Amino acid sequence: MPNLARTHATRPLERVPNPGMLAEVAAGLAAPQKELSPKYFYDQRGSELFEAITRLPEYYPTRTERALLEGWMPELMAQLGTRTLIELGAGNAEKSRIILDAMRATGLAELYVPIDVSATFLSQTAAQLRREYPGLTVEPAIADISVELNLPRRMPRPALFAFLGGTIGNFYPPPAIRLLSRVRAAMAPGDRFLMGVDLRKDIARIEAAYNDSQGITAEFNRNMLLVLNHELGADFDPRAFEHRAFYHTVAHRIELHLVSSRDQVVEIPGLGPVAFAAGESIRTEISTKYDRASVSTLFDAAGLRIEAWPIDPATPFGLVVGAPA
Ligand code: SAH
Ligand code: AVI
Repeated sequence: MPNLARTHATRPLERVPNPGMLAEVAAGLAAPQKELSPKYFYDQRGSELFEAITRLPEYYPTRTERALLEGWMPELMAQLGTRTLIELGAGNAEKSRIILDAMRATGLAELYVPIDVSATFLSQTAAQLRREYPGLTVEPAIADISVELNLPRRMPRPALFAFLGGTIGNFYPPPAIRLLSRVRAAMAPGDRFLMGVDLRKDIARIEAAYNDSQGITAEFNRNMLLVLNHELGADFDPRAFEHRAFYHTVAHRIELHLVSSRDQVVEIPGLGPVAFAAGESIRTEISTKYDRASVSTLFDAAGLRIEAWPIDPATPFGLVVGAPA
């Protein structure tokens, strides 16, 4: 696992440059429930920690989604004749290879556009894929998908827009609808949208997935404070914040918090001192769990319709194939 204690001042930025970050952080820390966007987890170390999470025994989404993709992609890609894969929040693109393999089997794979906020990690992913898929054009796009998709001007159609891992659940409903509407607006007739969604299930199982016994999720959570230190010159002491993850039964979501273990004041240049009382928390992530009706509501609002709904009922976790409504 990467080492927590390392210097930050001399490292180059590893994420998409974000001139609005200070204002966004200021607004989040001024709210009654302090809150920061989960996009701030992902510098190089955050991306590596997420990769470690996907291999944890408790973290069921990745392996369940992988099995669903293996079962469904060969037939779907043959049926759609997809020539371009655009992937939102691609990360290490491990599962994307299942889609790319199915596209390659049809002889039509031309372009892969992985989009991510984690710039260094994304360029490593792209370089690796170019080696693995000679003949495929890989055009990574660094973008904050809550703002824009930053797509190439020319994309061979039909295209498949993919948003895997259940990452849609990390967005509150209004931004989730805006994001899906942005995808819908970029779709041409014949294009499809493929989204992974974590489904409602036994609460103990969900809570275990976000409170792993090796403490990797806790390190991932605390990494956000290191990102703030590095990018804003803040002086958070990550050891003074505890990881907490619990299920919110009314909103159907797990919430990640960082809880201040003592009264403390953190200095953020340009923002000034921010006080934390002992026990006070910053909400760093929500991860919403869906059912078919709640996905339908999001899709309806974004101008999409559910075309297919393959799920693993045992876990449960689902893939949604969407088309323009
Ligand atoms: N799709 C991969 C990775 C999921 S982790 C999988 O299923 O395993 C979430 C990914 O989305 C990370 O790579 C993270 O850097 C990226 N991400 C999170 N918020 C983002 C945002 N606002 N804009 C762009 N990428 C984002
Ligand atoms: C990226 N996203 C779908 C993960 C999730 O499960 O919501 C992020 C994560 N947070 C803690 N563990 C994993």
